[in-house]
Amino acid sequence: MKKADIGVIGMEVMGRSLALNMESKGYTVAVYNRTGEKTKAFAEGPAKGKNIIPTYEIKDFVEALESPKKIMLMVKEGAPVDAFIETLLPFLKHGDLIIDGGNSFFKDTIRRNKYLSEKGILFIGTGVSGGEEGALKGPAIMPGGQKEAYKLIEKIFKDISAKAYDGEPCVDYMGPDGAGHFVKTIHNGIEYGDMQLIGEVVWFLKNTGMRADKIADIMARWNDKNDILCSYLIEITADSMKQKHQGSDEFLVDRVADITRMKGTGTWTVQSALELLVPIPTIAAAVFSREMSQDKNLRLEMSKKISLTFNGFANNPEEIIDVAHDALYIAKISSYAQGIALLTAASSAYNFNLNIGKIAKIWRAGCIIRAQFLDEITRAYEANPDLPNLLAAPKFAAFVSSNIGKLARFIDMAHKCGVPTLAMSSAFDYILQITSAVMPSAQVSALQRDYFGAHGYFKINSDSPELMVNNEGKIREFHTEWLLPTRPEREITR
Ligand code: NBP
Repeated sequence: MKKADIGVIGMEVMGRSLALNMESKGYTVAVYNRTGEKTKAFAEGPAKGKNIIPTYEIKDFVEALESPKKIMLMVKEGAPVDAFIETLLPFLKHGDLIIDGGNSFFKDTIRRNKYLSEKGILFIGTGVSGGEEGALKGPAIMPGGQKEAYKLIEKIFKDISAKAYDGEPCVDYMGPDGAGHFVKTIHNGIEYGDMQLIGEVVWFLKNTGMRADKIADIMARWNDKNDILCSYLIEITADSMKQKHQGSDEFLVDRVADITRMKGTGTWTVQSALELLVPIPTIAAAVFSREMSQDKNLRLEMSKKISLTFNGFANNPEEIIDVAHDALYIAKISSYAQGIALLTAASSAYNFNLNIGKIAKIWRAGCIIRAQFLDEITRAYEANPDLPNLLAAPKFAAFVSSNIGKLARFIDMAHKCGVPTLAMSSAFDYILQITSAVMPSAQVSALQRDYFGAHGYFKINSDSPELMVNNEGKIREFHTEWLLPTRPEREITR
């Protein structure tokens, strides 16, 4: 019997769909699952008559593979990945390749890459985005690991990946060890931000009195291919909001509970941001909002204890829709700017050597945040790979400077009818902060820290907001002796 080109372990929705996708591109695929019944159901169901080899023992699975053996794990992240690595090791030889395609924590991937390298086994940690449909028809793939490992899998990945409108496959080598899983994590963080921003805009429109089907029509308009907001998430919002509740005239969205659960990647994005000292308030707001959404009982109780009163605003539907559209676009730019800032910081902290333009390019199709907008990001970074922040790209800077008032107006209107906008507000404030030559409150708190803890402070020039430096260009630091009656100021040298 012909040996398999690749093996897939994990016969849940992602593993099954990827195996079928690979087979449809002409590859023979061996499959295995811890619980054999799932392999059997797959073999006798969707895989029947196809070049898919079901196996029920790890030894048989590995023996079914062509050398060098390529094994893709599509199992739950964490302990199951380590368990499978240990089970596979006795059957593998120098130069064989294990690929972890689950949503693993990037630091686990760095650890596994090192561990397996020492044993002569190649390892790729890759993000696979697009859910079940993407895995089946073409996902965006973000692989990280040794370059020679990527070479072994490059053709298969290119064949099975989504293709952008210009025909380019949505896969590229991201960088060493944990780079692929880190990029996937930040992709998901940005996805959280997008979903929260859209949710807040929809909820605001609903609170101005619009029905779900009217909002669905607005979303469908915003998904026109010439609209700056055109994206998969806007498309599925339009589609799902039209859905009626089973056997009734109500819309499903009006009956779905306001609880959004989550797995690990949003939290990991925020943890990384905290570790790398990169502010990502909008993505953090999206994670915090999901946490608040899960506290349903507390919110029910609090809503009975405190009743807030709002006066509303003059309701002009055309103006509201225009303001909401441009506000959402600006907030989206702000949120992506934050995610990209985190990618850039991680790139130098972990030596990932990430190429932001290339990442935006592979996110154009297949993945959840796919949008035409990503083309603009690619162009911005191709024109200037050293952009200090996405907001500095000339096209985005121009749009944001002329329309920032609409985001302010959106937040104002939303608050006037009692709609919380944690993500939209933080997107607005991020833009205000990053464009402030002098940040409000920071000077006061710098002084407070020196007052209570003698922590020192820097100074700005009397005639400009630039930092005061000495003749060698070194930033000067000062301390005031607050407890002495004359409060003398002295320069600190460290
Ligand atoms: P799940 O994340 O639900 O994982 C199910 C698989 O993990 C099954 O094969 C199961 O085997 C195996 N498994 C578990 Br659970 N515990 C195990 C253990 N202790 N030892 C060995 N195997 C174990 O499947 P999925 O939704 O297909 O996702 C697969 C990976 O892809 C995950 O990392 C997920 O985060 C990632 N991902 C999912 C999506 C999506 O939309 N679902 C999208 C992108 C990435 P069993 O059948 O014997 O229990």
